[in-house]
Amino acid sequence: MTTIEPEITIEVHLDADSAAAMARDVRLGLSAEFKELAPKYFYDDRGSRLFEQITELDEYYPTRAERGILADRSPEIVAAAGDPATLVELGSGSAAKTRHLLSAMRDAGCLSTYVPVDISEEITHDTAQCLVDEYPGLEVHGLVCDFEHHLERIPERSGSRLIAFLGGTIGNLYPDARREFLARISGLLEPGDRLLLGTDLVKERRRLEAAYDDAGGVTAEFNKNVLAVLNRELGADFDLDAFEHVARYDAEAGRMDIRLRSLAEQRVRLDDLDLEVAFDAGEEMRTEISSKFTRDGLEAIYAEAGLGLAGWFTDPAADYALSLAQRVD
Ligand code: AVJ
Repeated sequence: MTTIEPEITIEVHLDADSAAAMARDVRLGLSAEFKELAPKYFYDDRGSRLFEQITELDEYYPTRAERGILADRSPEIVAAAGDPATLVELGSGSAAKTRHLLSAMRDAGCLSTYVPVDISEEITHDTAQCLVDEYPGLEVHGLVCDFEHHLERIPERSGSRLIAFLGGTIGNLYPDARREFLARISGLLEPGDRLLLGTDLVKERRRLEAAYDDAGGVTAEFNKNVLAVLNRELGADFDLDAFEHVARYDAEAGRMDIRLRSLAEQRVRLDDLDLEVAFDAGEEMRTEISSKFTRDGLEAIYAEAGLGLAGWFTDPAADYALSLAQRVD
């Protein structure tokens, strides 16, 4: 039977013109003296599959570490979050790790509503369907949108909320964008609400660089895939073999700096932008930053956004942290 379940509602707020936004973004990034592309363009179907493969690599510890923390400590996290009625998850995807939190909320007797926020309508639908089957009585209010821009669409509050932003994705934001993003989250939090944030932690260079430059070359393929995305979406003619993957830890900035290095002097055309771009031999173009945090650093970042640390949960090796934050007024 294919009826719409009464406990599921899904709202779609996608930008009418994401293609125009991408064109604008890429033109700007490739016209700058230091070329740069935004990491959100990695994730077409192939890129999303490659990222899934990355999460299973021996060298890439963050996903495993985060899953371990959620598997071991969700009851504690839920209690420290004040037994929230609603779990809002930014970038929910298939909600693989979320089930630990939902189960802990159910077991604590507080679970009422799950609000997945994701850019894929299909995945949000499928996830909602699976979850109402797995958690009898659960209401799912999905939002299909780019959460960097439509945070304020999150529905009205009924009971306290836990807003989860997992996976370490906040590491992709530069300090300015991060400050703005956290300030907007802070603005959504009411007394009793909490933010649950996943962050990778500072550690020795060797392990960080290995995590972003695996021996099997999956991350290199993932990185170069952004060029295939531009070829398809913008009529570009990047030769993927004419670039190599570069992943360096910038200890001063506290972040992985991920780039593509042009192996030769070359010109690339982007037909849809009517743009030609020149690369010098050895020139590097940034495709992603992935910031690494410390507890003190994160406390300072929270403070700037009017937030205070309300819980700190790491894996046994302290490679990765889930932190709880609340508004301090
Ligand atoms: C999805 C942004 C958390 O920064 O570790 C993994 C992306 N890039 N390997 C990260 C990524 C290369 C990942 N995030």
